[in-house]
Formats: sequence, structure tokens, C-alpha cells
Amino acid sequence: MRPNRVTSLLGVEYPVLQGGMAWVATAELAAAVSNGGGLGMIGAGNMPPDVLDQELKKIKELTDKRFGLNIMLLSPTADDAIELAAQHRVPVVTTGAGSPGKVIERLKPLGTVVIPVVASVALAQRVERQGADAVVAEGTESGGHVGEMTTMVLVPLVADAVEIPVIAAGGISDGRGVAAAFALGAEGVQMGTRFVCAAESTVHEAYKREILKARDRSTVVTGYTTGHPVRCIKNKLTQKFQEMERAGALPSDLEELGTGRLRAAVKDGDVVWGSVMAGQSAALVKSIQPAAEIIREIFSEAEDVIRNLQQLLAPVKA
Ligand code: TUI
Repeated sequence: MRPNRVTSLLGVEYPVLQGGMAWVATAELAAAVSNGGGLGMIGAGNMPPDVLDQELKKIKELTDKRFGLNIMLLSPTADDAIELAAQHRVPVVTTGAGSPGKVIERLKPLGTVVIPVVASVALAQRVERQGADAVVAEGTESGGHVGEMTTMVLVPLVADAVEIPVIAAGGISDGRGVAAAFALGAEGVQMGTRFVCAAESTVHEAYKREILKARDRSTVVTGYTTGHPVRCIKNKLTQKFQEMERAGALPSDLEELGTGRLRAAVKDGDVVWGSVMAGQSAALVKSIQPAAEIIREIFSEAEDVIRNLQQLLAPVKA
């Protein structure tokens, strides 16, 4: 893989970021991804500030490579995460689930590379004006909180609409996805679900098993009526959520049903009543592998795909 704008912006060998998944994206997983040549991310999620401080100290012991922090803007602790990113001089910050104006304002002057995750062209253009260094264009195939646009359509639209580099996310779990992302105009990829199944990922074994078992229609989006749609692997919790939404339940009752469920799935392995967030590409994840091997494999597959396409699409010589 040749260096490009994303590898130089991130200071990494391969243009791949690990998604900043709450509860899942710990210092252990992030360090493994960074040590494997990608950009590992700690997911601040709803972490109390003292826990996040410990994670940031831990990752500096586990890797001397560059890493990032994802700040979930809906979190009540988002402001604390911004201050900790500043204190620890975190090299790269991504944001999700909101408009990142205050993150850019606070962290850009310190030299932090700020990369908002966006699910629309309008937000991509707004964050570019505000000074973002790149954007992650995340399609609805992703796990967790999702927008409506597919990766296939969102990525080229965003690539046409902004000058800053575009990183594709949503539905990418193998080398074919990486090659496709580059064909759509992206210069890098972000993967979440595939890294949940990294050997170094600290999620409960039962959670990993759910991803390995997943097929094409194993995930579902619930929560459209709350304004915070979330993609998870189907289980009793998603069924109950759908029933309540169909019955016209109050958003506050739905929020209550969801509280603490991600932790239950990730930490306790409650894959029946927990929130098993995963993208559609769970169906493409076949094995538990070290993060470094995942990275090497997907880029080697992508090279093969592109070489074959060159043969397939080359003009027929006279
Ligand atoms: O943020 C994510 N994925 C997430 S966050 C999360 S925790 C959560 N749990 C329950 C409810 C809500 C969140 C789990 N997964 N991905 C990045 C992402 N950002 N996807 C979509 C968006 C997004 C959506 C709307 C970004 C901005 C936005 O509107 C901002 C605006 O003001 O225009």
C-alpha cells in the first residue's frame, strides 16, 4: 500500500482506523490495531473521566505508535473527554452522533487531527468549513448508531462535496470492501465489527460468537422513533424494542429499555437481553484473528481484487 493523504494525516502504515466503539474499543484493542499498522481508537462512550484517564495512560504503555480517541457527542461526559484529549495530547480524535464544532474549536489549535464521523453530505461540508482534517463517511450498514444513507451512495457523494480526505465506513469487513471504498473515492477505511472479533478484543466470547454466527439478515435497526436508530444483532431485546415501537411507546420508555444493555452484552455476555451492536458485515466475519493479521490480510486481498479488476476491465487489445 502506497502512502496517501490518510496515512500521512494519521501517521500510520495502512489507511485503516478501528471504529471507536463504546465499551469495546479499549486500550488493549486500540494498541493492537496501532501496533499492527492501523490507527487504534479508544471509544470514550460514556466513560467516567477517571476511567478514560486510565485508558489513555494504559495505551501509552502498550504502544509507541499513534492512536486516537472517539468522542460520542451524545454522552453527558463528552466535555470531559474533550479536556482529557487535550491534556493527554491525543494525536487523533474522531467524533460521532452529533455536530463536532466544539471539538474542532478546542482541539485543532493544539495540533490534534480531528476527523468527524458523518452520515450526510451536509454535515461533511459543515465540518470541512469548521476546519476538520478529514471525514469518516459512515453508511447505514454500520453497527450502533446509524444514519440512513448507504455507504455505496454516501461515500461518492461526500467525496464529490469536500476537498478533505474521505474515509469510508459501514459494511467493510474484508479486502473487497476496502477495494470498493477506494473505487468510491475514499482514501481510507474505518472498520468496527471485524475488529470486535480481533483476538485482542476484550469483549465477552459470547458477543464474538454472535458476530461469527451472523448471516445476511441477522441485524436490525431499532429506535427510529427515539431519533437515535441503532443497529444490533437480532435478539429478545430488539424484538421487545420493535414491539414497543409498533405499539407507539414513549421515547422515554424506549430509552429506559436500552439503558445499560450494551454493557450487559459486552462485559457480561448477555447476548439475549443485551444490546449486541454490530454492522451488517458481521456476516462477512469468519474467524478470530490478531488485529495485525486482519490488517495485513484485508490489504493483501484488496491488492488482489484490484489486480483482477484491472484484467477484467482493461480494454481488449486489437
Ligand atoms: O456514533 C456512531 N455510532 C455509535 S454511537 C453509539 S452509542 C449510542 N447508543 C444509543 C443511542 C445513540 C448512541 C453507538 N454507535 N457513529 C457515528 C455516527 N454519527 N453515525 C451517525 C452519526 C451522526 C448522526 C447524526 C452524526 C451527526 C448527526 O447529526 C448531527 C447534526 O447535528 O447534524
